[in-house]
Amino acid sequence: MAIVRKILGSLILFFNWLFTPRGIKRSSGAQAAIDKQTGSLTLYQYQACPFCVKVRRAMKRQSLDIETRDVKRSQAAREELLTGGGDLKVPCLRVEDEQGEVSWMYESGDIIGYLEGRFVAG
Ligand SMILES: N[C@@H](CCC(=O)N[C@@H](CS)C(=O)NCC(=O)O)C(=O)O
Repeated sequence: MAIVRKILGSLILFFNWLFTPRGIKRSSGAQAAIDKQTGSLTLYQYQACPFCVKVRRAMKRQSLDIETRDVKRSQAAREELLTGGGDLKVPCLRVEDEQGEVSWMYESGDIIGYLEGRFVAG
């Protein structure tokens, strides 16, 4: 079973690499304003998780520079996710607002909806 997961994971990463979306281009001022906002977001994830790939592709399409923390490679990241979010499930987006309030968002569809609602110009 581990070998099947490994092969599937490699295929996901290969096709993700092959069909990497282009990021949108913004003026440097607009991108800097977005970068400032995305500085308070962190995506807990791991490389070959298909739901994480889906979120990372949405980030790439929108040129969102969001820090990622790999819960498979980092024990500290795993503990942060479990303590903060309450569930060792990925992807999970940690959102810190201007008042320093932190919330944890699970579900790839909800995360993508949140990012598109917040950052895609209407
Ligand atoms: N419906 C979720 C599925 C997420 C999911 O199943 N993630 C897997 C990794 S690919 C996971 O974290 N599994 C651990 C668990 O469910 O406890 C989404 O779209 O984000």
